[in-house]
Amino acid sequence: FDKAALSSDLPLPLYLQLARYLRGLIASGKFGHQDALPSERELAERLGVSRVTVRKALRELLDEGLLQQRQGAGTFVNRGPYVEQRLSTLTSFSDDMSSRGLSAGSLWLHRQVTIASPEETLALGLSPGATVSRMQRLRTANDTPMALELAVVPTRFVPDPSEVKGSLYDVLRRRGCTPFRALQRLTAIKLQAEQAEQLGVPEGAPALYIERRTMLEDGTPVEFVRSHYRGDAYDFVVELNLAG
Ligand code: 16G
Repeated sequence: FDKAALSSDLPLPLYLQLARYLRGLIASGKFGHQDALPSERELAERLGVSRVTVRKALRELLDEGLLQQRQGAGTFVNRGPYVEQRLSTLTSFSDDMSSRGLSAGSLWLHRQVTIASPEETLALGLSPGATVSRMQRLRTANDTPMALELAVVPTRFVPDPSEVKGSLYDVLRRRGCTPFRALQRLTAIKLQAEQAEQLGVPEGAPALYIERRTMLEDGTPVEFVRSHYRGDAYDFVVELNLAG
């Protein structure tokens, strides 16, 4: 810890300076996921500030979900994996994670065959009354929740959702229905209580709501996916070219 990182000469209150400093230590990896933070008393001593200041700074980071308190055990970093996701290539969650050396997992929340909703019927270009496999999963990387995903696929591509054990795209590729092109929309949102709890972040934490409509090479829609990506776990990166 560096005492010089905090200064009472700055216009920012000390506890916010400390919160910013701790965020930096976590972002730079000096404190990793699940690392314990020193006690309030020790932090106060090592940083030359009052315990009240430390407590207020920790409260900020607890509210952001970057720290977690465990009864009797102390305060821990809740950083999780951090992923830079390219927006310009069509990849699956499993591929994205394994290419980063992370292990992709899924917690199944819901799977069934149903009649497509009007919105899904339109998105997938189906006839009214057509059936779809509806698959809702919590996607994890090294067991940390990253995204909530609801994938809807016409039953002609996935007749039975329990066929999907690991990667949905693997199942589709094996069938010769390779996802080829997708349209995606991203919207900034605040997570509601249930979604926040599933993702292991506080209610109201920021997330990206992503809608994806994926097509086969011949343009046939193959999936319609609505996902919530943790705002603190993802950076989305895209390459831009001069127009014209
Ligand atoms: C990604 C895709 C999702 C696709 C899933 C397949 C986004 C927004 N979503 O999460 O559309 O269904 O990958 O992953 O990128 P899987 O093959 O690992 O099941």
